Amino acid sequence: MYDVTSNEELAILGELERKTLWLASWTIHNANHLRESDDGLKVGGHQASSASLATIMTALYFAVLRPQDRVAVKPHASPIFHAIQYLLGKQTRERLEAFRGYKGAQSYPSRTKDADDVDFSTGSVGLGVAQTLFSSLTQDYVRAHGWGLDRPEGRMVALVGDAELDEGNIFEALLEGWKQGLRNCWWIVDYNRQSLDAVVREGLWERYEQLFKNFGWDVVILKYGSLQQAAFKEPGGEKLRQWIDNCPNPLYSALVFAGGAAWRKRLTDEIGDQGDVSQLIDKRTDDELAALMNNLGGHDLPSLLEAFHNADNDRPTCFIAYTVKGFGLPMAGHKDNHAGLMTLAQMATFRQAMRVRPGHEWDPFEGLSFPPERLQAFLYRVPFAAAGERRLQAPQIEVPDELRPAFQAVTSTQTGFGALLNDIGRGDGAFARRIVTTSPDVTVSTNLGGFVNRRGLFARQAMADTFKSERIPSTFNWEFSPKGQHIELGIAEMNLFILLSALGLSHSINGERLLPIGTLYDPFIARGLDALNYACYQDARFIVVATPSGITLAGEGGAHQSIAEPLIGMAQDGLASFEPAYVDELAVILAWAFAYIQKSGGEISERNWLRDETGGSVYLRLSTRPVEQIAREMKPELRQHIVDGAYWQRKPGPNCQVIVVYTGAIAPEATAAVGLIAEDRRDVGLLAVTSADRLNAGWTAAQRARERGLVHARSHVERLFADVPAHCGIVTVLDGHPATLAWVGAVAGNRVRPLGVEHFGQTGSLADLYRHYGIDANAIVAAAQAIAPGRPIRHLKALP
Ligand SMILES: Cc1ncc(C[n+]2csc(CCOP(=O)(O)OP(=O)(O)O)c2C)c(N)n1
Ligand SMILES: [Mg+2]
Repeated sequence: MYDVTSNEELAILGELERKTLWLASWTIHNANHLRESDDGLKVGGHQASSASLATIMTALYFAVLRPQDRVAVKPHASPIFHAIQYLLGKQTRERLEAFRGYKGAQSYPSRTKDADDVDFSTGSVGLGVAQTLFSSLTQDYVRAHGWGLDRPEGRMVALVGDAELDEGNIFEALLEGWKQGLRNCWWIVDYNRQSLDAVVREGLWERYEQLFKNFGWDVVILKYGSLQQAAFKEPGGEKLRQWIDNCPNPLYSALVFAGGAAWRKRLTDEIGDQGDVSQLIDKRTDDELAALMNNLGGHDLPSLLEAFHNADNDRPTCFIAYTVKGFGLPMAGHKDNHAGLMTLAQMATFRQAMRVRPGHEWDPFEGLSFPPERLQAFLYRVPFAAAGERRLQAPQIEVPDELRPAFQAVTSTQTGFGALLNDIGRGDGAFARRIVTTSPDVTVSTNLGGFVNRRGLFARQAMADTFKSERIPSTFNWEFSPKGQHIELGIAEMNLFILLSALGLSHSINGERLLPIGTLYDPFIARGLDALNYACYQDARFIVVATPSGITLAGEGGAHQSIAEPLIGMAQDGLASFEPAYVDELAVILAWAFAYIQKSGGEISERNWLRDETGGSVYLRLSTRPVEQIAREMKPELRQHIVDGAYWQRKPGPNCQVIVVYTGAIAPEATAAVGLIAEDRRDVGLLAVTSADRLNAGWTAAQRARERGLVHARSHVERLFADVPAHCGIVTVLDGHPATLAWVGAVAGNRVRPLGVEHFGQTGSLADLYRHYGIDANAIVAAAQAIAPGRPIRHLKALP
C-alpha cells in the first residue's frame, strides 16, 4: 500500500512533517503579522488546530493515499493541506502568501475556489465527513451499474475534528451507511480532546468506539506512539501507562503546554517514589521527557503508517488518533489555543528550531538535513501525486430537447412530474439509464413511485419484493438490485442533500456522469438547508423536486406549510429555482434542467449571470393542487420565456392600469381575478412567473452590466415591461413569501402591492386558507382596486 520501506524514508517523512508544520505556521503568521491586511482581522482557529493534524496528514498524503482516494480535510487544517500541496508542486507561493486574501488559498479547503485539488470542501463542520460516506456509496452505485470498472476503486477519507462529532448529521449518515453496506471509507478522528471553547468529556472515545462498532465499522485506537510503547516496556513502564490512562484530559493538555520540567515534577510527585518509574523519568532530559509524553499515537509516524497499512481492506474504519492541539508549537495543549496566534518572538524561536533563514521562509527544503535532490526525488515518487490530474471528466449525456407527457385536462404539477418521469423510465437509452433518483422516505408521496416501479431500487445485493413473491397485490414493485436506479433513504433531509452532493459530483470523482433527482416535501428544504448550500458550493449537479408546497397543501396540515422556500430558491447560489403552474411549463423546465445540470465551462460574468453556459443545479417547487391546464402549442418563444422566468399570459394593452403577476399553483385565482378586473379596467395584463429567481438574477446582472459600460444590456423582465406605462399598478401574488415578487415594481418604476403568505400553521380547506391569507381572487381584485383607483370594480363585493 505505502512505500516507506527504509529508515531513511521514514526519516524523510519526519522532515516533511516538520516542513509542513513550518509552512502552515508561516502561512498563517504571514497573513496575520506581515501582510498588509485590508480588514485588520486576524485569522483565528488555524494554527493550533492545523498542527494537531500535521503528522496524520503527512503520513496520508506523502505515503498512504493513492490517486483514486478522496479526502475531506477538517476545515481548520486547511493551512496544512495547502502546505502539503505546495511541497507536491500543486500550490503556488503567491496563493499561500495571499492566504485568506482575495483569490488566495482559502481558510477552509474549497473544491471550487481553491486551485490545489481540494477533493471535498469543508467549513460547516460535519458535512464534509458525511460527504465521504455518501461518495463511497456513489462509487458503489456507479460500479454496480458496470461503469468505470477500468479504474481502481478509491477510498473516501475524512479527517474529523473530535468536537466535529457533535454534529448530528454525522450520525444520520452513519445509520444510512450501515443500511447501505458502506465500504471503502475511513474516518480519522483528530482526538485532541479540545474543541473551540472547551476540553472534551472524559472517556468520549469509548462512546465513539461502541457507536462505530454498532454501525459495523472497524475501530482502531491510536493512543500511544512508538516512543511511549518502547517506554512501557522499560522497568516501571507499566506504571507510566496507568498514569497516562488515568490522567484527565484537561491536566494532560495543561502539562503538554507547560513542558518537560512540569512533566517531571508532576510525574515524580505522583508516581516517582516507585523506584523503577523514577529511573524511567530521571534518565530523560526535560526535552526528552516532553517528547515522550507528547508522543501520542496521532503524532507518531511509525504507528500511523502501521495502522493504515493494517487497514488495507474495504471495511469502513474509524481511527481514533490521540493528538495534541498545537503540536510542535508554543501554544500546544493550552485550552485557549483555538484562536491562538504565535507572537513575533515565538515565531523567531520556532524559526530557529526549524533552521529557516530570514528570506528563505518559503523555500521547500530550507533547514532540512537531507539533500534537496533526495527530498525532491522522494516527492516525485509520492503515489498520491504521481498520476497527475486527479479530477476526472465525463462526457455529457444526450438529453431530449422536449418532453411531451400526456396529461389530464385538470392536473397538478406533482402528478405531471410523476408522469414525466414515468415516461422517461420507459426509455432504455443512456438518458434513462443515467438518471438516479432518491428520496428520504417520501418516494411515493412525491409521485416517484411510477419511475421506481420501472427502474427498481438500488442495493449492492439483490432482494426480492416479498409482497410480489407472496402474490399479494400491490401498486408498487420494490425489488432491490445492483441495477436499480432509486436510492431509498431514511427520513433525514441532511442525508438527501449530501447524497445529492455526492451523486452530483460523480462525473468529476468517478469519471461517470449521473443525472440525480431528489424529492422531498418543500418545507423540509429548511431541515437540510446547510447541506443543500454545501452541495451547491461544491458545484455538485442535481435536480431537487420539492412537493407539496405552501399552504396549497391545505388540509394536509399547518405543520407542513412552506413560506420562505421561494426566497431560499432565489437566494441560494448555484441553484436555479422554478415554480411552474402548468404541466407543459414543467415539461419545458425539466428538459432544460437535464441539460443545464451537465453544463460546464465559461466564467460566470455579468453577461452570463444565469449560468446558462456554466450550468448549476435546479430546484422545482411543485404542488399537489389540480389545476385546469391551458390547451396551447408550445412555441419556441414561449419555451424560452418559461426558462428565462416569465411570459405574458395576457399581454397588457397601451392603456393598462393594472397588471397581475403570479407564480405557481395560485394561477386559477390570478386568472379569475384578471377576468373580473378586466370588466372595469382596460388592457389588464397577466404575467406568469415561472422563475422569480432567474427573472431577478437576469435583471440584477443587466443593471450591473450597464453600470460597467455595457449600455445595451437588457434583461428578460425589462423587455417584458418595456411597454408598460409607468402609472400602471402591479399586484403580485404567490403561495409563499410576498417579497419573492415584490421587486418587480422596481424594474420600470411601477407601484406594487405584493400578496403572499407571511404567517405559519393555520389549517383549513384551500378556499379557507387562500381567503385567510388574502391570496384568493377577491383579495387580488381588492388589491388592484386599491393600487389602481378609479371606477369601483363591480365584482369585488360579489365574491364570497
Ligand atoms: C456548523 C458549524 N458550526 C460551528 C462552526 C465553528 N467551529 C469551527 S471549528 C469548531 C470546533 C473545533 O473543534 P474540533 O472539531 O475538535 O477541531 P480542533 O479545533 O480541535 O482541531 C467550531 C465550533 C463551524 N465551522 N461549523
Ligand atoms: Mg478537537
